[in-house]
Amino acid sequence: MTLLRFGLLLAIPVLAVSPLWGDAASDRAKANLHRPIVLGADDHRAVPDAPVGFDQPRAGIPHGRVELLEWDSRTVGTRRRASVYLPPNYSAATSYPTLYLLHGIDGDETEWLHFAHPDVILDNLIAEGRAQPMIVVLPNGRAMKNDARGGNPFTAEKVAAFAHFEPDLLDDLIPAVEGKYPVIRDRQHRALAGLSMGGGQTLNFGLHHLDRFAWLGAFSPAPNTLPPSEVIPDASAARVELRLFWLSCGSHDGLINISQGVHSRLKELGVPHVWNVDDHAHESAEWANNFYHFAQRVFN
Ligand code: FER
Repeated sequence: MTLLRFGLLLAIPVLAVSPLWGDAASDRAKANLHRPIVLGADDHRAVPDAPVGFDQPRAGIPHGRVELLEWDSRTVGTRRRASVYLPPNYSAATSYPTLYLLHGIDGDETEWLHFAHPDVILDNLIAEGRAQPMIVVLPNGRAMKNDARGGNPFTAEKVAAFAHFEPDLLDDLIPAVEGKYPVIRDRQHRALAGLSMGGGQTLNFGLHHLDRFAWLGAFSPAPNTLPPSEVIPDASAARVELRLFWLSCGSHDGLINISQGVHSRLKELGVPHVWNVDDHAHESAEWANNFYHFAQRVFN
């Protein structure tokens, strides 16, 4: 069962753009989500979909666990929440790389876990020797005092809170994680990825802070993505510093114009990246499949 974030038929609507939100921001979001899709010559798959069972829990392999982390956000002035995946056989005597994995417009620290099961996908890949044991931090990325999901997610205040997460992540959350868990504290062992609004955050924050992250994954990035002319501030640094730059979108996603714009700009500037256009929509199958491939390349 795939969960369409902006579901129409055939799937459980995770979030519909409600006619009750008769404001300009919701109207704009609806228009963006239903933009006509025009595919370009480069817009095809880089990888096949994941094999059957990739996101199903397996018996007889070691499993990781998920716990709650609270951090003091000086940026917001509140205590905020993240889920943290600790890999199978987690031990404080080992040092791990860390992936920060960011949610979409109506998500929170639980969204990835029920949308795409990154914990299960990683348990399975680690058991097969195909992914590195890693810590995954899944924060609430809406940096505002009332950061709870629900209601109209498109308000200007909530959208601005996704941008305001940049200093919260860099100055508050990462130090909290690195003070608590046995992680390797350098850019080579720190990755940033996200879906939709989280994909936009990944591009906006990651490309402006190559000193902090060597691995980026933007899945179906949303219109919060900086315009192509601004999203890559230093192409020569991006060319040499990034160990992995994964950019993906489904060919049935009305937001694909955003990632197409980023792909074209990257191509123009000669910044290496994976461009995966598969045949999904703005939905959980897209994010689970792309996470499956990203997880095998990150830190490897
Ligand atoms: C928009 C359409 C969609 C938008 C954001 C989204 C900020 C986000 C979608 C998601 O996170 O799934 O116009 O504007």
